[in-house]
Formats: sequence, structure tokens, C-alpha cells
Amino acid sequence: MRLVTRLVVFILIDKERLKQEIQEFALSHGADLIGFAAVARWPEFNEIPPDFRPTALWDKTRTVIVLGMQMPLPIVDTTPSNIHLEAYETSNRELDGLAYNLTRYLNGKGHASIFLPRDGYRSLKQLLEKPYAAFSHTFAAKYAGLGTVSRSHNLLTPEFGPRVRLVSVFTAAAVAPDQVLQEDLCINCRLCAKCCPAGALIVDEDADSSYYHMETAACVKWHQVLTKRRAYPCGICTKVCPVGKDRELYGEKGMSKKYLAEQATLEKDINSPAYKSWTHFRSYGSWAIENGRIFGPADEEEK
Ligand code: B12
Ligand code: SF4
Ligand code: SF4
Repeated sequence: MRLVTRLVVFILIDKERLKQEIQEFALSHGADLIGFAAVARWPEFNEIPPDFRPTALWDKTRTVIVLGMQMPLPIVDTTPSNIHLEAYETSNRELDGLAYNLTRYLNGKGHASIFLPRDGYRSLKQLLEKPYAAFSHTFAAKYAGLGTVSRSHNLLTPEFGPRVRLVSVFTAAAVAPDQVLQEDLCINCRLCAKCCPAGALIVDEDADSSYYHMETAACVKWHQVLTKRRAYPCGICTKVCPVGKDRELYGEKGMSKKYLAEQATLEKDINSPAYKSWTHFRSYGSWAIENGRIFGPADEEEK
């Protein structure tokens, strides 16, 4: 073999070996999903404004590693509730811890790395003024081959649909990238838009777009109500989405009718047997239910 060919083969083996080591570390430290995106994906797709791309944020970045953790479906079903809030906060802590530890692991191996926290904002009021964080994990996950960005603006994955939360690590190491998924996982069923309690997802029949229009302020304001009631986040668009193998695991396929009827049924009878356990979880540890009804976006009073 010629020297140049041998060098190329050696570099490829090295990239693959590092990838395996990172995968082993992440999966054994709590990640459910992991994917790798080369920084060239951002200019290639040209969807994200230039200032929000990895090399603009940290010029040494060559690879973005995206990590995902599942939100168990039967817990998401209970939203708005205390157990949904606790699962959300646990996943947030675990994601940031995992990304921090992977960063330290890579630094220790001589690959300079940083991590971007799973959210990147501290106040909903501030999101009303500027509804963006410095970096989008959703698009990073798409470029790392974890899933596709859906009509509801959430990333859908084959494993968990949108019931997965994300975090990213930027590294100076060149790691073999994963393929971007070609097939759109979103089936345009509109369930997310129909069930959104804040009317934040709007389907425009005429618009030639792969996303429903998002009224961000409506979603943020509903989260302000839920925060006061200690029952955030909402996440109903993630709960009702039919995509994801997790539905098979939990035996929760074909739930559309139940989800569509939920709001109206509980308005009439908060003790409806079909939703009994969800109502039970909503009745303790938060103010999600008061005076026999789930509060809605119009209910602004202080808690
Ligand atoms: C701000 C924010 C919100 C805001 C606004 C969301 C929105 N869709 O606009 C609020 C509070 C409403 C919100 C709600 C929710 N969120 Co949120 N949110 C974020 C956060 C912190 C930042 C997103 C961001 O600004 N990225 C930066 C910009 C550049 O990226 P982008 O918004 O994806 O950009 C696109 C468009 O905005 C567009 N664009 C159009 N005009 C402009 C103008 C400018 C100046 C820019 C920059 C971009 C832009 O450009 C991009 C390409 O199209 C991310 C965490 C993160 N850091 O990624 C979580 C995140 C997106 N949220 C998440 C979730 C789960 C939710 C909720 C379901 C609530 C919940 N936690 O249960 C809902 C879902 C709402 C929905 N259907 O989208 C998850 C998504 C996971 C997944 N599977 O996709 C994330 C990734 C958090 C996490 N770490 O897992 N969220
Ligand atoms: S999180 Fe709730 S309010 Fe926001 S878009 Fe999804 S369903 Fe609507
Ligand atoms: S609920 Fe339907 S339209 Fe909404 S994201 Fe899921 S598959 Fe797409």
C-alpha cells in the first residue's frame, strides 16, 4: 500500500475508533440516543442563521455530538402534572450532567470540547422578548441523523417520536458523521395542532411549508400559567404524536380518539373513568386542577 493510502486508512480507523469510544461512554452514562454531525452540515442545509452555527459559536468545532434521553410516554400522558414536571426536570439534570461529563472525558483524551446546556434560557418573560437560545439542539439532532424536524417543530425520532430531550457537545475532534435521515417521519396528521390547548400550532392549508405556523408567544404564555401552577411544561404536542416505537413498548397505539376527546370529556366530568389515573396525577403536587377543572391558557391568576 502506498504511504498516502495507508495514512488515509489509518485516519479513518482512528475516527471510527474514537466514535466507538464516545458511543460507549455516552450509552453507559445514560444516553438513549447519540449521533454525530460534521459542522459542514449547517452551511449545507442553510436552515439556521449563520451566527447560530457551531463554528460561529466556537471556531474549533469540527463535530457536534448530540445526545438524547427519552421521556416515558405514560408520564407524558399525564401532563399537566407533578410527575411530568419531575420527569422533565430529572431529564434536564441528567442531560446537562452527561454532556458535562462527556466534555471532560474528551478533554482528558486531548480533544478540546465544550457543551451547550439543554435549554439556554432562564426566564419565560425573557423568551417573550426574544424566543431563541444561542443554539438549536433540534436542528443539531437532525444533522446528526437522530430524526427529522416535524410539523410541530419538534424533532421526531424512530424510537421515541418527539418524546426525547436533547443536548449537544462540540468537539475539535473529527469523528465520522452519521447519515441524515431521508424519510420524513412526520405524517402530517395534525393531532399536535388539534390538541394544543393554547392554539399555538396553526395549520395553513395554502402554505407550502413543512412546518405548521407556530405562535410562540401563545405557547410561552401558557407555560407562564403552568409555571405558576407548578405543572410545567405543557408538552401536549409531544404526548399526542403517534410516531415512535415507544408506543409499542407501552401498548399505546391508536390513541388519537382518546387524546382528541380528552379536553371536552374532562370539561363535562373531571372524574371520567377513561382518564382516571391521569386526573389522579394532576390532582396532587400541583395546582393543575382546581374547582374540578384543568386550568386553561386564559386563567392568569397568581399562585
Ligand atoms: C426557546 C425554546 C422554546 C420556546 C419557543 C419554541 C419555538 N418553537 O419557537 C417555547 C418555550 C415556546 C418552547 C416550547 C417547547 N419546547 Co422548547 N426549546 C426552546 C429552546 C430553549 C431554544 C430553541 C432555539 O431558540 N433554538 C435556536 C434557533 C436558532 O433554532 P430554532 O428555533 O430551532 O430555529 C428555527 C426557527 O426558529 C427559524 N427562525 C425563523 N426566524 C428566525 C429568526 C431568528 C433570529 C432565529 C435565530 C431563528 C429563526 O430558524 C430555525 C430553522 O427554521 C430549545 C433548546 C435548545 N437550545 O435548542 C428547547 C427545545 C426546542 N424545546 C423542547 C421541547 C420538548 C419543548 C416543548 C414540547 C415543551 C416541553 N419541554 O415539553 C414545547 C414545544 C413547542 C413546539 N411545538 O415547538 C425540546 C425539543 C425536543 C425535541 N424532541 O425536538 C428542546 C430541544 C429542549 C431540549 N433540550 O430537549 N421551547
Ligand atoms: S407545548 Fe403545549 S402549548 Fe406549546 S405548542 Fe405544544 S401543545 Fe401547544
Ligand atoms: S402529531 Fe402528527 S402532524 Fe404533529 S408532529 Fe406528530 S406526526 Fe406530525
